[in-house]
Formats: sequence, structure tokens, C-alpha cells
Amino acid sequence: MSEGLKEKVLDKYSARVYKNRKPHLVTVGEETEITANTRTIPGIITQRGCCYAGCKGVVLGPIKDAAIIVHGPIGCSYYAWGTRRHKAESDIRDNEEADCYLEYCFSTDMQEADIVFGGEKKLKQAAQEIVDIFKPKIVMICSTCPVGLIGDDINAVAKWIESDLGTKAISFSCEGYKGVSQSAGHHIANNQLIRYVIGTGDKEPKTKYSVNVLGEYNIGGDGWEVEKLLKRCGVEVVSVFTGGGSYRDLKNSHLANLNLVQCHRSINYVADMMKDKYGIDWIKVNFVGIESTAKALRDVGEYFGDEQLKKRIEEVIADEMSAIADDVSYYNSKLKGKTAALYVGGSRAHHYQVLLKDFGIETVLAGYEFAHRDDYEGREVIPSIKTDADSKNIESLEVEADPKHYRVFLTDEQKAELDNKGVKLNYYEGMFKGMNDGSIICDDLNHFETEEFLRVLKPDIFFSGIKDKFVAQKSGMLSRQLHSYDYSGPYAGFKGAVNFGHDLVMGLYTPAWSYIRAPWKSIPSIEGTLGGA
Ligand code: CFM
Ligand code: HCA
Repeated sequence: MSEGLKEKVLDKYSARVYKNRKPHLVTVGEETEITANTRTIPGIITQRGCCYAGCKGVVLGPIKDAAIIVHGPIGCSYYAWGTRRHKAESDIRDNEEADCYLEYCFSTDMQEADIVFGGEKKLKQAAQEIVDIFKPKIVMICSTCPVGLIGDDINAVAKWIESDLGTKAISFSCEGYKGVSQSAGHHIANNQLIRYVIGTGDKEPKTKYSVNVLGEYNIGGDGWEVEKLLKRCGVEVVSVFTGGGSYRDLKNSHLANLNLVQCHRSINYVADMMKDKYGIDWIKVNFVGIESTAKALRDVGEYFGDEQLKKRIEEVIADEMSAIADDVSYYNSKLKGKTAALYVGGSRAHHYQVLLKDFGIETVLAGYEFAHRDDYEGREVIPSIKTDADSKNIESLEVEADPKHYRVFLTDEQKAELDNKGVKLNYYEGMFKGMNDGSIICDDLNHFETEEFLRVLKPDIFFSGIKDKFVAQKSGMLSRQLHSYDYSGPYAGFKGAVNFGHDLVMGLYTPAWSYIRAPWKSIPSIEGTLGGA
């Protein structure tokens, strides 16, 4: 049935579009490869964002004590300032304060004259003002499209800020048109952070069990929930990349002993580079979902291998589980058997399926906006769970790597060799593995496909973003935003799962649905051929 459906949707396209879109659509259990991270066909209403959104909006935006100047028109500045829900507040750590500038939108507000005559002078003036007023520890400059087109040298301005204003400055050439989506922007941000921020501090962690949390952006307070949990277990959080995070902490992150990767898509580059440069292992975690949160905590215990720590982690898990047990079983009784469709950026369309399963909800359709193949197909990471084995030996294993997809392929003998050494491979699972046969995966969703699939599959809930939410909602289908949580949250960790269950039950059982009658439910929509027989 789903194979037929996929073909029906594709059949509406012209031959060229059909050929392009076909490999982006997969039926689980039938195909094992997907085409992803390629350019969207112009004219198709995609949900993707731009390189600048990925760099400034996603990865850098949450760094609270960095004054980030957007060199560009005010529309771009406003978009990456006011639309994403990363929370942060100023704080003091070991007597060192991290200010929070997130309320401010620093922009050069480029006008036509700046495009014609160049905008570097204006950028310098903006930097001067910011340094005079706020005295930030670091200034960051992000380019928008026109900057690359007219050739303003933001790198030279960053150098000038350092030499003439005496403030550390980093430039990010993240013009919106680069790459095919937000993903290019993540990469640019990651590269500059490893070059100019990570490794520049010298504050040693206080304990052996020190971690950085990577790819956690504190949407709706998720990061705070995760940090609280780790601290309860006795795990020291050195820094968070980058939700609620600070330049003050990020610069010391190379001194932590382990990296926990929540969103792999936006930050795998930092995890890999920190492994290469500082030898810090990383493990993939998922703090979305009840069972998966427990697993993530246990994996941290396993990695450090300390019995005392493991015991403490078990105590925390038991305590947190018992605190939510009643709520979870109530929400489960209301949600069990429902179906869902998810269309989100590059990791949540997978992570949230895990939480949905905790409540007995099956996912019939899922897709990412800008993920790469490994986010769908999975990836093996070596080494991960550290034991007494010598990791140097493991690294010298000759493995076949596929650099394009960051996957490592091991032969069975190599796997057995690692096993003998007591080293477990760390799998980054990807979306395919967790889904039932027959369900549909759709990369770089577009409005047309969304509507067609939803019309036929009729899931009880559609999880997406602001751009497509209301199409579903107006047709009488509950739609919840998984980017902003519709201003609710946190959804991460044990307590977050309860908030999620509560919001779904509230949404599904509200009497408001009885007042909605989508026009196409009472007016027949006829499909036919004009001038036909
Ligand atoms: Fe990672 Fe994200 Fe996501 Fe992402 Fe995003 Fe986001 Fe997202 Mo919106 S970093 S890939 S670029 S988890 S902003 S916090 S919700 S699309 S699924
Ligand atoms: C972005 C940010 C976004 C947009 C959300 C949405 C976010 O891609 O630039 O479309 O609803 O999470 O805020 O993904």
C-alpha cells in the first residue's frame, strides 16, 4: 500500500522532477539507501533554510556571551535572532560571569548604499559601538548573502577588532547561498569554533567524569533538563554546545574527558575534530525519550567504568522513573495506538519517534529537511565505550572509510578483533533502523508531498515546523511543532517526557476539533480532465 502511495505521489511530477525526487523517498524494509543533502529543485516549496540560518541561527546564536553582529539586511538579522527558541540566562561560574546578549539583535542593517559602496565602514562602526557599550569578551561577525556578492572583507574587520579595539573577534563567511541547506552553515560554525575557541582556555574540570554536551541547543529548556540530570548523577558538565552555552565555557571544552553528542547532524564535525585533535571520545546519546534517556545515562557510566558512578546513575534513573510513572501510564492509556508523521530538520524526526514509542505511538511517515545519508542509514564510530583496551591499536585498524558519508565500514574480522579487545563499537543508529517495515521516509520534504501523504495516511498527529503546521491543523489534524514545541517544553529527559505526553493528550482531546470542518470535507473535490469525454 505504501509503495503504491509513493508512486502515486511521484506520478504527479514531470519526468525530470520525478527522476530527481524518487531516490529521496524510501519504503522501510524495501530500500536501504537514500539520496540526501542534494540541491532542492527550484520552484519546489521546500522547508529548508539557508547556510546563514544554520551558522548564525542554529550553532552560534545560543552562545550567550558572544556579541554576534549580523552583517546584512535587517530581515536576515531578525530571522536568526527572534525565531528559534534557544533559552539562556547570564550566570556566574567559578567567579567568572557569562553575560547574556540574547535579547539583543546586533545588525549592520545594510541598505542599498552599503551594497553599492561597500559596508565595511558600517561594520567597523557597529563593532566599535558594541565594544564601547557592552564590552563583550568576544565579537563574532556573520555574513549574509549580499556580503559575499559585494566582497566586504569581514575577516579583515575581525582582525581590526582584535588589533584596534582589543577584543577577540571571529568572522564566519556563512552567506545564505552556500551549500544546499542549513547544513553548510553548521559546518562553517564548527570549523571556526575548533580553530579559534575550543582549546583557548585552561580551566581544568574538577572531576574525572567530565563531559561536554554537543548538539544540545536548549530549545524550551531541554539543555537545562539534561544538565540537571547529569549533575544529579555526579557527571560534571564542562560546556554545552551551544544551548545556554558560553564562550567562557566552550574555550575549556577540550579539557573534558568525553563528548556526548545529542544532535549529530549539526555538530558531528566538532566531535570528530576534537577526537582527532585532543583524543576525546564521543558517544551518541539521545535524551529525548524515557528509555533512551536512561540508556544515555547508563552509557556514560559504562564509558567511565566506575562502579560507584554506575550505582549513582541507577539510583537517579530509578528515582526519576518512579516520579513520572503515574503520569506516563495515564498518558499512555490515552495515546496508545495513535499514529504520527514527523518532518523536522536533521535529528528530531528520529529522536522523537523514540519518545512516541514510549507512549505507544507508531510513526508511519518521517523525513528530515537537510540530513545527510548517515543520519538515515547510520554510522559506526570507533572506538567508543572505553575499556582497558588500548585505543591506539584500534585506531591503527585499517578500515574502509567513506568520507562523503562519514561512515566507517568494518569487516566481520575487524569487528571480532575489536570485540576481543573488549571494545564495543558505538553505533549512531540513524532513522532507518528504528522504523517499521512499510513506513515511509521522505528526504527534503516539500509542501506538495506533505499534503499528499497526510491525506492518504491520515496520521493522528503531524509534527513539523511553523511553515507547514497550519495546513495540517486547518484540515482537522493535530499538528505540534517539534522545533519550538509550540512554546511549551522542556521535552527532554524524564520530566520532559511527561510534558510531551501532557501536550499531546491536551491537543488530541481538545473539544476544539468538533468545531472544525475543513471545506474539502463537505464540498466534493472532483479530479478530472478538462475537455475530456
Ligand atoms: Fe539538530 Fe536542532 Fe535538529 Fe538542527 Fe534546526 Fe532546531 Fe531542528 Mo529547527 S540543530 S538538526 S538545524 S536538532 S533549528 S535545535 S529544531 S531544524 S531537527
Ligand atoms: C531554522 C530554524 C528552525 C525553524 C523552525 C520552523 C527552528 O531552520 O532556521 O520552521 O518552524 O528550529 O527555529 O529550524
